[in-house]
Amino acid sequence: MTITAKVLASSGAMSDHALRGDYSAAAADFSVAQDMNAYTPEHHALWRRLFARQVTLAKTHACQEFLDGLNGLDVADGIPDFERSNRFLRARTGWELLAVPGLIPNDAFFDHLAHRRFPVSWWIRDESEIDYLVEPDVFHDFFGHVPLLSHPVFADYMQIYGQQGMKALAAGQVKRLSRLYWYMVEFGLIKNARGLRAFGAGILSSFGETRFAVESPEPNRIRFDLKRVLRSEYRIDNFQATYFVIEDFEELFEASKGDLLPVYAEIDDLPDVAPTARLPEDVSVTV
Ligand code: HBI
Ligand code: FE
Repeated sequence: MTITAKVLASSGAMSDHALRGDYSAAAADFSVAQDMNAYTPEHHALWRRLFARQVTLAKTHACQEFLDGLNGLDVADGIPDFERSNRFLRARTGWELLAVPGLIPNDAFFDHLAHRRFPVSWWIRDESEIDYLVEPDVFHDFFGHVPLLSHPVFADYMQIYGQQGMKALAAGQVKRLSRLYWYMVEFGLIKNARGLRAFGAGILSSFGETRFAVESPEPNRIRFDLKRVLRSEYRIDNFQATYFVIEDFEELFEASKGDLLPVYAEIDDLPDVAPTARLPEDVSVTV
């Protein structure tokens, strides 16, 4: 298999087009140097536009932990230099960012997370892709994912996810575990004294989905339950039909830290749940 085919197959991407990143210069762990000189003034201007639009929404729709991290990173002015961000992250939680050409194979992805390294696509989308893109770019990866890596409990959760990923690979359970990443890391909601807020990167890096996820009466919002999430199929082509809601990051960490093999075994006899489906045992969360 070519490298792009390997990445596409292992990441479960359904399209057969080539990945857009250049993987030829990548190291064995898929990292590349972030060449700050490769960014044009237009690239930085596009970042500022995306950032300004999204930060305004985040103030009213993102959880406080995300906003604190985003503030500390101080990246409103242009595509961030990962080395500078790493000084901030290392001091907070010991995480660091690694530039990558785009999606990378599951084994490399899990290994990085398990060692507190977050892979970030270094390139930015085209002007024509402001509202939708197929592969994660630096705006999605950085704006969406990096702020919460500065939160101690979420930081521990992401490392645990990487460790669970390596075990899931060995056990043939990546498909199930990926649903936990999807519904929490990408599309998670949190409800606490401040109200219902988003913390998922797929939500917070999307102008349309931020309002939809937090405000629309349309989607299901269901109390987080690990087994329910591991059984739930998801959509990659539209806003989510269902969001899962946690109370705090401790809840997520506690639910995810143990041996998941017995959990996979337990749900093996149960059917998968369609993206739009509701189960009698689901606990609804109100806006
Ligand atoms: N690679 N760069 C990158 N970013 C991701 O979010 C990512 C990946 N490879 C695999 C992957 N995600 C998922 O399929 C896993 O969470 C299962
Ligand atoms: Fe993402």
